[in-house]
Amino acid sequence: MWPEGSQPTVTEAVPFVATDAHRLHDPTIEVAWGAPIAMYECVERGDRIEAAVRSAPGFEQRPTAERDDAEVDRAIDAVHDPDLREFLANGWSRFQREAEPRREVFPDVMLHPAVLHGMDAPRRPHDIAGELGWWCWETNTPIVEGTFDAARAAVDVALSTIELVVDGHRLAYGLCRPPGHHAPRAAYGGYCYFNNAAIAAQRAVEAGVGRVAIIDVDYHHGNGSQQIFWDRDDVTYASLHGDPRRAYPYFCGHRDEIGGSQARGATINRPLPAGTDDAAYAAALAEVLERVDDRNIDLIVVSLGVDTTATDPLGDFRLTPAGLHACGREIARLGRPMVVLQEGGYDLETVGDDVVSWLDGASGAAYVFPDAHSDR
Ligand code: SP5
Ligand code: ZN
Repeated sequence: MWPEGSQPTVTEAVPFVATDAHRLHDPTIEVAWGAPIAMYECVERGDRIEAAVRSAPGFEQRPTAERDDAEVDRAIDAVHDPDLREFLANGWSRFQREAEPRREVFPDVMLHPAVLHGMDAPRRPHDIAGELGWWCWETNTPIVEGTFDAARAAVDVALSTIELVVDGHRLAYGLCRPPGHHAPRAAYGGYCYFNNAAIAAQRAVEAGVGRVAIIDVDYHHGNGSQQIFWDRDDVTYASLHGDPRRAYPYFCGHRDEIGGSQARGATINRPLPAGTDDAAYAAALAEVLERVDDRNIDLIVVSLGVDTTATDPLGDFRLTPAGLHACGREIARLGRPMVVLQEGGYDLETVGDDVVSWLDGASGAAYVFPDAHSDR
């Protein structure tokens, strides 16, 4: 363990895990404000991030563990409803057969709580259209033919990355795509199907590492991770994000959400205003990290979204790549082993360099002004 407050430069190459299988999840459209628009969470994001990390000095690519599907399924079922996994495995082909042929499959009904308010518990429908509305909570998150295989491969990436750290690396990066933090126990949405970070955190707990913290620095609140660990005192969930009064996912992430009765204080939320810059972000992060440190954490899982930058099309913060570097550095200064898993970040021109800037901060490497930002 590093002495508190010091951060030795990681001299070994930082191991990172990625897989071509992410390309199987290749939606072209999402439904936003009732219209089909180009999918932000696209294959090119993953390819750009991988290319940037591969070509940056100080990283070394590791293969996924190639574990069998049954083992990945068991890890998924440790945090998700097994019926969600089953639905995602078959939903696309069922829709082709039972509804009509569609490249991207979306729900057109959803289970709004007010529909059944005060009445008997809802019952899961049999019809594919009803099932879509049972499992999906919004319309930005299509299922395509390869979604399930890609989402399961992203879980494999998360598991392989956590294993590197459990086996003794101080820092490892997993390029999970599709991302995961918007997926709660029994639903998908927010470009997320399986909650990679939650699955990794649960695996770490099961490996006996002790107390885990998920630190979520994506622009959006990780409603899925918060829901999964709401009543768990052994897994802290801490997030900085756009205030849900104006920002997706709108229904959670308020500051007074602090965890269930079994785990008061194990959920830490810092909603932030539009225009949040490097200095304001650093101040909020310092406060969050102090609270996390008080909880005697043994291992950190970072949900890394770089949709906090000035040019991101989905966020309204104004972080610079230097601010991302500082964010990685400050979290590393807690002196805990750290698993970094990819969530969002949608400016294709800068997303790769932004991830590298953040990871350089975490590894103790010097800040390098990235090429992609030079004319922006
Ligand atoms: C993992 C992650 O970052 N998920 C974020 C999902 C946000 N989806 C919201 C898409 C809304 C698009 N609205 C159009 C705004 C154009 N500026
Ligand atoms: Zn995001």
